Amino acid sequence: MTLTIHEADAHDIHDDAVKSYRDHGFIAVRNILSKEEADHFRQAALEVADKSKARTDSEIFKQVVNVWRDDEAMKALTLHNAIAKAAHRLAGIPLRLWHDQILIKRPKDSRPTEFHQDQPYWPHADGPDPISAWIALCDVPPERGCMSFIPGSHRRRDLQGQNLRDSRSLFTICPDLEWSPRVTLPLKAGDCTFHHGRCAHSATSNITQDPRVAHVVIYMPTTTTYSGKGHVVTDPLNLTPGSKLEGEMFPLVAG
Ligand SMILES: O=C(O)CCC(=O)C(=O)O
Repeated sequence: MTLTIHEADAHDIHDDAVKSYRDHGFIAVRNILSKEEADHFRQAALEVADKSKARTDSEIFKQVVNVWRDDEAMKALTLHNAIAKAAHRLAGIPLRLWHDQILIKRPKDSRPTEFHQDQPYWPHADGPDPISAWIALCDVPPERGCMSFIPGSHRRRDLQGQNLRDSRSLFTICPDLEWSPRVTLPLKAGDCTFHHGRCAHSATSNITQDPRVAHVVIYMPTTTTYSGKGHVVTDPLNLTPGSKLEGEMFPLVAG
């Protein structure tokens, strides 16, 4: 089998790149932010993560969800037009913001994020093609917590939720995927990857001297309805299962 993985330039996403994203479930888009923007947003992300009361800390990463609600600097990144435009071009459908998150892997001693699909974690019904932008706010070589993807795994709609702390979880649930090729995509600051909400992915541990700072913006199709499952974003909202995820918590971003 020949696996051709395309990359895209942020300002000119060709049809080949769109096809590659839809076939494989992920793609790297270079220079979606300038180096200056990446530096600016890295400082903002580190400050927000430092002071946030809503932060969760684990041996895998420090995570702060929905920072765009409270921080103007990070809001500018979450609602960044170039990122939303690229997501819309790749997904090909109108999109709303589902949520954002800062993910920081501590220097030297963080654990890997094990292979998992995202969508089973979410309370989404009727939203077939969510897409996440994973934006590198520092250089992310394989030694600093860089992402790997399993091409084509986004077609597996049938898998129960996987545990991103357990290196055997995905492969116990779906033994076939253990023997699929994996594609590792080191990123420079300002580059990003887009991945489909069911494309299985992982991130290495950070064994470098510097934190790995990433910001993730997750978009969902405008058709997405609430399934009733518990989730940190929807739990406080008292939504009725079956209702559309819309309104000011889930702004329309593209399309
Ligand atoms: O950055 C990481 O360690 C994992 C990111 C991830 O799982 C995601 O963006 O869905």
